[in-house]
Amino acid sequence: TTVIVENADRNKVYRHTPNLSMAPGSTERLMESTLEAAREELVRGLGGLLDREVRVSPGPGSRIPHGAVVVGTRESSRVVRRYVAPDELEPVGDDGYLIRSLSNGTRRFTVIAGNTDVGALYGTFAFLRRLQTHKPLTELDISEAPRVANRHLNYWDTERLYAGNNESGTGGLNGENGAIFNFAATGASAALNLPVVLDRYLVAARAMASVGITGITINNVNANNAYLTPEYIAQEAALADALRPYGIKLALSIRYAAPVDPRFAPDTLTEEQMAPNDPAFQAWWNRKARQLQEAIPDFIGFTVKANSEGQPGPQDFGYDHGDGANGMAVAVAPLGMKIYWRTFVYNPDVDSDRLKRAYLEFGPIDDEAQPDGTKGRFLDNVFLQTKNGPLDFQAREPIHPMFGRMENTNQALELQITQEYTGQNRMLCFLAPMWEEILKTDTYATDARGQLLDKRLVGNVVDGTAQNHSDTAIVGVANLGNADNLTGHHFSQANLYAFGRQAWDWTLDSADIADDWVRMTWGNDRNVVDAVVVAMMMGSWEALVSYQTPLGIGHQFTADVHYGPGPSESHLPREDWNPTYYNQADSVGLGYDRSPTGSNLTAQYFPTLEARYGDIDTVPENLMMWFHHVPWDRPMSSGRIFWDELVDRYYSGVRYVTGMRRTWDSLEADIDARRFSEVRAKLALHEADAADWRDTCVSYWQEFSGREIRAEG
Ligand code: GCW
Repeated sequence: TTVIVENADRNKVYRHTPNLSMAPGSTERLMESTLEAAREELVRGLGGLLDREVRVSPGPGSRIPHGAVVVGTRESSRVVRRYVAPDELEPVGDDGYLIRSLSNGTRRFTVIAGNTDVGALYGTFAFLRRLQTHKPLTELDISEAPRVANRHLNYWDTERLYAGNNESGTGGLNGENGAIFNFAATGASAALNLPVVLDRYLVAARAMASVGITGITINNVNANNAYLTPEYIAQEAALADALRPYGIKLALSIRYAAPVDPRFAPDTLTEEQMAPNDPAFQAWWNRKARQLQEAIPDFIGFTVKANSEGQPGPQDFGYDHGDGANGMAVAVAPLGMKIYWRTFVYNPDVDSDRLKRAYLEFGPIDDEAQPDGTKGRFLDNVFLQTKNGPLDFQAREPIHPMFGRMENTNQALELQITQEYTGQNRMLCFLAPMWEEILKTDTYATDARGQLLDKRLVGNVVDGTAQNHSDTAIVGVANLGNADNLTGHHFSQANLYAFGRQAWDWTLDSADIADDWVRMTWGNDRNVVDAVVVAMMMGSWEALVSYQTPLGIGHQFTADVHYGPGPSESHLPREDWNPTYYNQADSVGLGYDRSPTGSNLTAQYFPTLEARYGDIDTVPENLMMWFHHVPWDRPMSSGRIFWDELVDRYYSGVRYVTGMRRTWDSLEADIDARRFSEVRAKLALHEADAADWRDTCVSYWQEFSGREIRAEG
């Protein structure tokens, strides 16, 4: 096998940080260009998978060797120019690729081509994936393009890390105990701060690039202004330089009130200048964005959590979310940057039902008639970044009513890869089936005349095909950390992997994604693949839903940690943080009435869903308690009464975990000893903690139902 990447050096990346270097003892290497990264992946990948030496050739010379793999663009490569026509490449866009099996006489070879170097890199990873998952490698004629343009991670570096730090639900300080990137820390680890690059940054970059991630917001949305200081910006530039060859760009979370922070003196604003339409406000953000762009030429823009959970926002200064987002958007638009404005707001003054609050604030701004006759006040370089459901990343939620409702605004879907509420790094929970369920949910969105849209699944809303949005984004809250395997639990890697694949193509089947991941992670042995995919991963999410929050009961977690059960907790300072607010347990039944007889959240959905969810006889049972206070004796589709069904779910969920543990035990001979025992240890904790959820919840509900527990253990 010969790998040919022509003229890789002509495509050198722009490197800004002069003293960028790898940490002592590193095994990774900084890349000079995207095509060099592609070549490196092929050499490693082909060499490792085929177990034979791979030759690298700068160009084909007079003849392309038999078995060669040629990578490039029409610009970089004579071979690509010769074998791939412009009109064949055009449809795959900036990030897509073609993979072709070609021949010249008796010599056969493969060409991987993109319009851009990054497209060629993505094609390279796709080719390696085929090899690694034992898919055919001959007679290829593949043409792939992503459905969503901006495929981002958000990394909450200081927020109670849920992954990657080896311990569940703790940590949160920089560097030492969990975060993946080392910034400006003092103390022992300071010598390993950026611009020193640690192996794990590049391992993460390669992992992200292998599934097509295009950007990462590197800090917590509860943002620290330090990230906007020159000292940090220099370090961020170093990180950006290291990640750039992999097609990954940087963004920052910012604090809306940063301009009044004295640390930026003398460049600070007064409270009066904080009106978002004040030229001083816009000039301040423009200056900050310019500083960032000087250091990081391809800087994406800002992620903003405003007027949410104590974060400052435009409402503190008498303005709404539209004014605030637009004030920042105007400031950064000349630099080609974007604002990702989060919609995770739940101001209790807006409505007594937390789940209704976001749409009540954002909907009218999207609807507002504009002086030029158009509708919708948000500017074009604003994305409203909205969680999949109206509460907060619970294991199963109904879709957020805003999907389909914000037709005049660019909308980004925010999913949580890190398992904050889905077992953190202790429980094995494969999230792709949940994301598939969300992305393939029918919104029943209608047009202005009340006609159903042709394309109206959540995925169509997100990829722009439902309502003709030209800019599209999907964001995953990342589960990266400083553990050797980046995610803490070996199986949590599957979630990062699946997120990338589904962000690229939301129509994929999650079982196929699991199959690919298992082959690449644990091996191609049919026995292993079937056991891990079918008996473990594919049912793991539904099992977790069953033993934590079955039949649509919301948030039942103990305060802060968000790991164990706390159904009786009612002591938190905000009513809507308490499990009792969500379960509404009483002698009649369980669940929160959001139907027309209750809070009427259902009215925020399009008519078909409004009717379906609003009626206890038609609501899907797995969402029932999100919308109804369900009587203990209500007959369910199984023939059991609600109480018995509820209890049964808790028990069956735990039984599935026991089954996963046994399945894993049966694979001991097929899996390397270290990873086998690490996963085994996690599964033992998982089983015990799942049983704790079952027992705590069932016995608490029994205090209200007064009925017998009829279930097998
Ligand atoms: O899921 C909740 C988390 C908070 C988080 C918040 C948000 C970063 O418990 O830790 O804050 O959502 O999404 O802003």
